[in-house]
Amino acid sequence: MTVPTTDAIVDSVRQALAACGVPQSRLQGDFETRTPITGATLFGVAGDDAASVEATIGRAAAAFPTWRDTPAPVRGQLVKRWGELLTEHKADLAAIITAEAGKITSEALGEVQEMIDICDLALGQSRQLFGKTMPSERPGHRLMETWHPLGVVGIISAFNFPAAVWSWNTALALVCGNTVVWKPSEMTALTALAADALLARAVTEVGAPADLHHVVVSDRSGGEVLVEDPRVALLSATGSVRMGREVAPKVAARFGKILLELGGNNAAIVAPSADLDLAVRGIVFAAAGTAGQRCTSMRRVIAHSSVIDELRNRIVAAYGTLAIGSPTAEETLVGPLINKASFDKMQAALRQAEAEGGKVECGGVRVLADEAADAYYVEPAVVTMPSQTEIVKAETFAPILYLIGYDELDEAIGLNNAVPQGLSSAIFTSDQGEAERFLSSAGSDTGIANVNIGTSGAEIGGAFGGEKETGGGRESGSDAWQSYMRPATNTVNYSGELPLAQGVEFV
Ligand code: UN1
Repeated sequence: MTVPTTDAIVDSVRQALAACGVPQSRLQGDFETRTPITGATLFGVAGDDAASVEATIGRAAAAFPTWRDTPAPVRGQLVKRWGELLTEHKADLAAIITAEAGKITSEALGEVQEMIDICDLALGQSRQLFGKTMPSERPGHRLMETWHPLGVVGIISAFNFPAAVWSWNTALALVCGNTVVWKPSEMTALTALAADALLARAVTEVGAPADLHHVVVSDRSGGEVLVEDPRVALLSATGSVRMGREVAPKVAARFGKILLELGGNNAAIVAPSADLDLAVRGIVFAAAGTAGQRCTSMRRVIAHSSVIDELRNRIVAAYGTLAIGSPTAEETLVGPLINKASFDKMQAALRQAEAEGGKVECGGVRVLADEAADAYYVEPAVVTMPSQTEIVKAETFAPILYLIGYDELDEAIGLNNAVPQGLSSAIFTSDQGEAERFLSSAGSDTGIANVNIGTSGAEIGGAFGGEKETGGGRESGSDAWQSYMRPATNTVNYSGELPLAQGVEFV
């Protein structure tokens, strides 16, 4: 397989950026962008510093009252137009995602589709910011709640979903009446500029306040400003547990709201009655797809002792057929790791797994090093482990799948839950009782729990997020919009009397 030249990637990215409407003035500067396809620098863009991030927050804060006072269904027209522009420029944005995050074309298009989907959801949501009305205990009184916008929402996002995760937050934050400042991963600044330019076009076309959305391009110092600034009412941060541990106490110290979407260490249980054809397909997509760089990627398979050998053989055979290489090539299923640090962590994890008694069944080796010396393509690995050792409990953001055996379902559920992370999980079974136990309160402890489907690739209609070290936040569908608003409880007295609650007597 051949890897395209960096010049070819630069050309296609420049074209796609222009098509999305990124102003030429942003495409020169000291902030370097890079592609994991060849590992080379693409070009510099204009970056932000702490002072410019602060000024940007100020502009977003100044735009808030106008947007807050715009009726929610009118705000919905903005995400409607944004969704149309995303549909029109789906291929352009996907090309930039492929170049910068290394995703294969199908997955990059899928990421943009997720953005279009959340715009649809947010448009409907703009007419459904429901508050409850409840019976008052007092005659002639009405008791109800209303939901209000928060102010400026700060978004910190990761390289692996460089646009979709931002759009989940932004589409909802905007229809809920907030303004937004976005600090994307420094590895995916171009995707962010393109995505922001499309939103900016929608803003202009519908006549919304120009300052209601901003992207800041910077290293972590830009994120630190968002974390510390009291004008940022809600900080929504996606990334590592380490990042979450740093950010959460700082936002809490200023009583800001926080929404965290941190690491995952997602498992599938494969029961004796599982349809193994389906299980293997589900496992291979979730574990090797996106080169194992989704927070929902499958990292553990907990297989019943009666099926583990056959399952292992079938997964290893399927891994042997996966085309690894440039994500721009049509046949490729596994693109590059994001960078060398990621490759080094994968190697260290494999060596630790071996030291803990594991056997590497396949993969783990670097490929295409001659064609692309600065890029890191790797064969996805399958490792049989004697038990759930320390390395299995850690999230390594790379395609390593650990295989562990079990005999009783309770033991399997125990293993599923015995890791610090709590994002996603799955069971493959044809036994309805087993499936229901897995989904019950006594079953999986993750925020997403599936039956006969892998751990990744969630639809936007459900709430997305997880428990424990994953951070507890919920984004995207269901009631996640409530995180972007503040509820107020209102008691209205139309009785002409003044009865006190709880029967209290006073004057
Ligand atoms: C992430 O990896 O941060 O469920 C998000 C999925 C995608 C989103 C992943 N819809 O795999």
